[in-house]
Amino acid sequence: MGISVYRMAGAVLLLLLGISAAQAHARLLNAEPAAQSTGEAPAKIQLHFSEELAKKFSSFKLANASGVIVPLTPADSADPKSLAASPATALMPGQYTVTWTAVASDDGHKTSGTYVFSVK
Ligand SMILES: [Cu+2]
Repeated sequence: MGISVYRMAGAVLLLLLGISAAQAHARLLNAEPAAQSTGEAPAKIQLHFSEELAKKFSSFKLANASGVIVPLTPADSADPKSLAASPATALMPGQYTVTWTAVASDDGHKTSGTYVFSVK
C-alpha cells in the first residue's frame, strides 16, 4: 500500500516535470529582418528565441525565391537565445525564406519553422 502511494506521487511528479519541459521548447519570438517585412538587403540575419539554445544543434538556412540555398557565414551571437549569420554576398531584391531548427539547451527538445522576408 505504502509503495503504491509513492509510485503515484512519482507519476504525478513526472507528469509535472513533463509539463514544465514542454514549456521550455524554443519558440521564435522575432527576427531581423522581421517575418513578412520588406527592406534593404540585410548585412546580418538574426533570430531571437524564447529559450537558451544548444547552438551546436541549432541553425537556420536561407533560400531565395527559386529555392536556391544562399550561402551564409555564421556570425556568432553572444546571446544564448539568438542565432545569427551573414549572407556571404549581398542579397539581390526578391523574397527569401528562412528555415530554422532550434534545440533548447535545457531539455534538448527540437523545434523548427520557416518564415519569409523580402529585399527591395
Ligand atoms: Cu522541451
